[in-house]
Amino acid sequence: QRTANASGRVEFPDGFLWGAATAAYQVEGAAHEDGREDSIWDVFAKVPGAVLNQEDGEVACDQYHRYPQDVALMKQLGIKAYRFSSSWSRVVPGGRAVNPQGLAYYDRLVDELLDADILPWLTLYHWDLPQGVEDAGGWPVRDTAYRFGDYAVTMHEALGDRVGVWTTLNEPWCAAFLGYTGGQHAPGRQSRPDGLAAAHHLMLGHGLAVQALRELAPTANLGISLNFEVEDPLDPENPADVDAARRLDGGFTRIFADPVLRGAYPQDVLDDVREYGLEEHIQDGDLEIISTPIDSLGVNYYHGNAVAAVPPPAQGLDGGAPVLRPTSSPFPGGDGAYTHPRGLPVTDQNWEIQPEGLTRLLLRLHQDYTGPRGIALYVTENGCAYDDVEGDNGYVDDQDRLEFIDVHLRAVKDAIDEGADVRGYFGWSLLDNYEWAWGYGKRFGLVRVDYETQERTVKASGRWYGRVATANAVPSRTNDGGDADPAD
Ligand code: GBH
Repeated sequence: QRTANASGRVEFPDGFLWGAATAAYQVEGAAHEDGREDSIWDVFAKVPGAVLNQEDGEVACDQYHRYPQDVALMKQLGIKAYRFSSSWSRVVPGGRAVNPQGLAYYDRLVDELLDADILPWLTLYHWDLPQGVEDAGGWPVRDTAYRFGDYAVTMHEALGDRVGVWTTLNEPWCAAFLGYTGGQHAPGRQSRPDGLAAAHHLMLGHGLAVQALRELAPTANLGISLNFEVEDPLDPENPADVDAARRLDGGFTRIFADPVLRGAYPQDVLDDVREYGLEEHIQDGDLEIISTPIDSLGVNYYHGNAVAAVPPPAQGLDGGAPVLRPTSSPFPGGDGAYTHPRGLPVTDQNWEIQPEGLTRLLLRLHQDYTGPRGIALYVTENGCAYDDVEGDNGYVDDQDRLEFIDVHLRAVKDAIDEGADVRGYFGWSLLDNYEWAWGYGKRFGLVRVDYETQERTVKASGRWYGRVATANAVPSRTNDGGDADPAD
C-alpha cells in the first residue's frame, strides 16, 4: 500500500513542468475565418444525432480572437506550459495549399506565449482532419500519412525557430476506433477494417513526421500522446475476464506503444484482429519509420476499467449520463470485453476515479517502454467533467475537481518515487470547451467559460493548481487542500 504521498505536502522534482492543455477544434472557434475550411468535425457536428444538441466548434471559446487574454490568465495563474494543437484545416485548408493566414495565427499565439514566459507545447493532430483529406479516403488510406508528414514540415518551417516541443498525434486510438469503427467521433464511419487501416496509417504518419522533424530539428523534444486506460480483470481468477482485459489492453495500449517504442505490433493483437486486414497495410520498412526514436511519451489518463467477458447487469441511465461502456469496446479485438462498475466514485461522465491506476500505468510504461530507451514521460492530459455551479460572486467552488487533481498528482509522485521518469503534468483542460460528441455539455476547465458572453472565471481548482505550479508542490490536504478564500 502506498501511503507516503497520501496526505502531506508533496514536493515535485526540480524543473517539473506544470502545464494546461487544450485542442484546436475544442477552443479556437473562427471555424471559417481567414481561410480555414471544414475539418471532419465541422461536417460530423452537422449530422443529426452525432453530437449532443447538434453543437459544433464554430465559436467554441473563441480563443482565435481571445488568445491574449487566455495567455495572460495562464501567466497570472502561474502555469508554465501550454499544450495546444494546430488545426490542419486552418493551415492547409481542404488539404490543398498552405494558408499563410492560418499559419499566422499560430505565429501570434506562440509569440504571445513566449512573451509571457510560457512554454509552447505543440500537438500537430488532435482529430481535426481536413474534410478534403477525408474525401480522398481519410486515415484508412496510406497517402494521408504522407500528407501529415508534409503538414508537420510546414508547421516546422513556420514555428521551428520558437517551438521546441512537438507532439505528432493526440490519442490515435480515438481517431482510429471512435472515428472509423465505433462512429462516435468524426468522421463517423463504422467499419472494423477502416479503423485498423486508420490506426496503421496514423502510426505511419507519426513516424514520417518524427523522421522529418528530427532532421530539421535534431535537438527538439519529439513525442506522441497516447490515451491509456488501465484494464483490470473484474475477477482475476476467471481466465475469461483476464483474457478480455488482455485484449482491451492490446487494443488501447500495446497496439500503439509497441510499434512506436519497440518496433513491432504485438503478436496477440495481430492474431485478435487478423480477419480485419491490418497486416495488409503494413509494408516493408513501415515499422522502422514508426519506431524512429522519440524523446518523450505523452500519457493521457482519465480512468481505469474493470473488464469482464460478460456484460454488466442492465443499468439504464444514471442522471442522464450513459454508463461507462454499455457495449463492448469499438476496438475490433474487444468483442465480448465489457466494462463493469466496481463501486469506485465516478465523475459526472461516469468515468471512474482511480488515481492508483495512474501510478501503476506510469510504472509499467517506464519499465516496459520508456525507461529502457531513456524516454521521458509527461502526463499530457488528466482531468474530469463536473457540472460546476456558479456562485453568487461568479466564483466556481469546484472542490470535486480540485480533489480529483490533488489525488492524481499524488499518484504521479508515487510513481516518481518508485522510479518512473515523469517530468511534467498538464491539466485537461485550461478552459471549459467543446467536448466532442458531448458538445458543450461537459465542463473540464480549470477556468469556467460562459458561452453567452465568453467571460472567463477562474475556478477554485484553477487557483489551487496555479499555486501548486508556483510552489512545485501539492500542499498538505489537512492544511491547505482547499481554497477557502475566494478573494485572495
Ligand atoms: C481526451 O480523450 C481528449 O484528448 C480530449 O480532447 C477530451 O476533451 C478529453 O479527453 C476529455 O474527454 O468506452 O471504449 O469508448 C478522452 C479519452 C477515450 C476516454 C475513450 C474515454 C472511453 C473508451 N477517452 N474512453 S470506450
